[in-house]
Amino acid sequence: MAIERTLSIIKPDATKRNLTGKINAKFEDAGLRIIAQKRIQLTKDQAGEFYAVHKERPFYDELCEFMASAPVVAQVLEGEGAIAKNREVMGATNPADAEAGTIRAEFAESVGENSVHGSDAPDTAADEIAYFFSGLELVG
Ligand code: DAT
Ligand code: MG
Repeated sequence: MAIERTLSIIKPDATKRNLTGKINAKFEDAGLRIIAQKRIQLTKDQAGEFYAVHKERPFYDELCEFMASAPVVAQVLEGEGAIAKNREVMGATNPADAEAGTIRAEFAESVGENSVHGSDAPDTAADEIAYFFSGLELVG
């Protein structure tokens, strides 16, 4: 398995509840290295651009409103098989289906307000990292 990089976002429900440190500990305990990180306030339009792949879904508007409702922490995680490993640490999209010990099982409030985003494949990871960070900001 190769060393990969993936884009992670700690979402508004989690930043509002001061959970950034607890979530980062889950990543680091799983062997993922945080090689870039910044706290930002997205506009609804920026959230919509980031989640454009979901624009036909019934929850799109609600998702964009939510992502712009408070600051998020965008970060790049690096490690062996980082994309799949991050998805494993996050748990299933719906916290009701997430395995015990995962971030979403422990912290997510609902399927919509589920504490974290993680890229799902190498091509989306590259695009999503570039959406938030310049190459100079990635310090591996
Ligand atoms: P994931 O975030 O696990 O990659 P996804 O890409 O299918 O899941 O969806 C993106 C986000 O959209 C998800 O984290 C929360 C929201 N979402 C997905 N399904 C939803 C639903 N049925 N109702 C409300 N929000 C939903
Ligand atoms: Mg997704």
